[in-house]
Amino acid sequence: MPEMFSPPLPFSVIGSGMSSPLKDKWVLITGASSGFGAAAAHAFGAVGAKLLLGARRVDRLEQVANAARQAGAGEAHPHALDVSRTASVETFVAWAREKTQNPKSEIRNLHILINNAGGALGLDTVAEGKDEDWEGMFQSNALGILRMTRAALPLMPHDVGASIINIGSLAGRTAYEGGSAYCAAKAAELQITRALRLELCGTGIRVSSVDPGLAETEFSLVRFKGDTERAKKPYEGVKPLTAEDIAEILVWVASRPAHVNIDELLVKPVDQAAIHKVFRRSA
Ligand code: NDP
Ligand code: 8X3
Repeated sequence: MPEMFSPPLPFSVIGSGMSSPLKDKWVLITGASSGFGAAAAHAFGAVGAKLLLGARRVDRLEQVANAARQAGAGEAHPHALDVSRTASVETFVAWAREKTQNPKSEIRNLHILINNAGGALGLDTVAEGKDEDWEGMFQSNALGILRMTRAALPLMPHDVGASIINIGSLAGRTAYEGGSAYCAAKAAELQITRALRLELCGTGIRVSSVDPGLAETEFSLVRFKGDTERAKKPYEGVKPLTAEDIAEILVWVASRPAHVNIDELLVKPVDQAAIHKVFRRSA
């Protein structure tokens, strides 16, 4: 008698919290105080995961943790984190170790690491660029991933479907004017992800890059340093991606069967056919 074919669960079932492989698994999310990270906290909470949330704005993190608990998170804990500082990363990961590990056991319990913290600073040409913006972008988007991953890897179990998911960008694949340092930092993210996947081959730890195009979060407000009028411009007449779109993808990537690695996932709004080809409806 042939073995019965059992179709995979559709995402709606996985996302219901009833039978998610992520239930009671520890998920560490950097940059969880807004945008993709905050939405991811909610989405992983909704499938019953346990959350460790880091960012610099702890007041915002506390609100995100409360909302995630209400959504169904088994636990949700906020802690200050600046991924651009090695000491901060090490303090954060020591705290994460205490939360996830029984002191009497060496069992590694951190199943998912989402390196999401980052963003753009300014839209200056190279000729006009500022050192502090360039340094800030490389610190958070590229070096932050290296630091967090180095520190968190000893907490991650082998051969049970643990995942490291890095947030890249369409900008890491295609350059645009004024984006030199941001595009370069996100291109670094992609190469860090690829090198890490080679290094971890044989451990069973999956390594993915999720690379969104235009998405409406606080990204643009941060890029334009609080200038709300300028921050609105990229989204005018367009239907951009939302933070929830990305959060749903992150849960999907993390909940594939343990032998499946989603290497690179590029996602754009339908209105953005390419970095420079954006359809805008007139008002
Ligand atoms: P938001 O500005 O809404 O979120 C950025 C998050 O990163 C915040 O929680 C912020 O928290 C955190 N963060 C920034 N710097 C640091 C740091 N040094 N240490 C710790 N946390 C930090 O933007 P998004 O949600 O859009 O951005 C999330 C990621 O997605 C970024 O890596 C961004 O580059 C990327 N991305 C965004 C796209 C978009 O169009 N929105 C498209 C493609 C990729 P806090 O300030 O409290 O520290
Ligand atoms: C953000 C996407 O195109 O604004 O990473 O740089 S873009």
